[in-house]
Amino acid sequence: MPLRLLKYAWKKSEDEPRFFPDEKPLKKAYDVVIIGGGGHGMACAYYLAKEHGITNVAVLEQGYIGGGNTGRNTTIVRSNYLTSEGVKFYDESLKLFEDLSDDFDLNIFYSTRGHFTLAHTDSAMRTMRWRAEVNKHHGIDSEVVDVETIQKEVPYMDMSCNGQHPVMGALYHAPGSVARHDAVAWGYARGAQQRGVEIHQKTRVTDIKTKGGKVVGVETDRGFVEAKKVISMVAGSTPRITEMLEIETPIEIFPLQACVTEPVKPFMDTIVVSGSLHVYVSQSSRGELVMGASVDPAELHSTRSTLDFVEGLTDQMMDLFPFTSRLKIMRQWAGMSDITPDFAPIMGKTDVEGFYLDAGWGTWGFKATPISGKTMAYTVANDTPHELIKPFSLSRYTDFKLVGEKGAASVGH
Ligand code: PYC
Repeated sequence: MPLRLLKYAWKKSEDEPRFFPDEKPLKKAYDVVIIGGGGHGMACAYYLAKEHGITNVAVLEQGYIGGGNTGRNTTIVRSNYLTSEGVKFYDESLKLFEDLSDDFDLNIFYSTRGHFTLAHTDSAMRTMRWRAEVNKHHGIDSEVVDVETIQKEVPYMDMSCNGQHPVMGALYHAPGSVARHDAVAWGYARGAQQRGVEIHQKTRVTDIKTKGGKVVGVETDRGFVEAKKVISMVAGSTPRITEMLEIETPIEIFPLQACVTEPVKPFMDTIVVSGSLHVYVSQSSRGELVMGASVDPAELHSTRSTLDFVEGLTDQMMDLFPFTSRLKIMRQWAGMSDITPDFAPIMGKTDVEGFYLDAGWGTWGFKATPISGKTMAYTVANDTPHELIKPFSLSRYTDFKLVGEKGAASVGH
């Protein structure tokens, strides 16, 4: 046996540093309770502590860290939106993403790939031009490219789409990236904990208590905790939380499914999206194709996955990449998308004093993780909405100031 191994075997055992320390019992009172231990909740806790010195914070998560939409999306990060409000917001998010590995001292495998949104019709081409113009106006690297350019980047793609819906061009967004999604939640969670925030997994909020129109605490399945401020960051569970305060939102919940194939040799560096075919695909560093489609056709609060979805998606995928007919699907899953009528999020204060909302992410929650955490932390710390999220207030639905973001959807909804 090599001497080095023997030395190690004889050594006194050392405590292994754990990524997350053991959880403590719930305290009686917190300054801030965050409902939801996904990326957004953890990011908000992190920035509350790091940028505002607010550390008497508990994040309450009914399942486990990043077990909701954070761990169920297809990891795409981009800022090529249609509205100025969306572009500015997501561009700040993308900039934060670029530095997260350094900030966390944890590799989130942020990988800039370039992002094609294919157009198969004249009207899709028109929308791509529109998006390119808005993007460029805000200094975002987006341009409309022709079929030859796409084919050069993605040589295995059938540009005729089986002769049925030929690709006419695409919006190309060079900064489009992918990242390891659960590592983003873990990095924020560890950073928040190191600064004094408590994270309580398997702790379900069952009610929110108010007195004189003001939040005073939350009831949980582990008892009551007092809180001066409560933030809901629960995506697909938003209606369950807002009902507790009789807050009406226009959010509807639809399952959004995704899947991965067995790994194949690297053949495609870029992310490819086709709104008309309702598919998006990227190749992971392990070689798997990570794929998704539009949301399920009917409203449903469920994370069950279906054969229908895989059949529909693979059918469309074979039009784009004929060789995928030989690939096996290895895993599939679903998340719950919280969709608003104007496809923009709902963020900020509510009519209940001390209660804040971060919701309405549709299929776009992952890429907003850093900026939603940062702007919500600012909003809560100062009790005034951050400039970037002012357009996303809940009151826009009663003031008729919608933010029409549907044209930037990666796939049709
Ligand atoms: O907005 O890029 C996107 C996206 C990809 C998958 C779902 N949404």
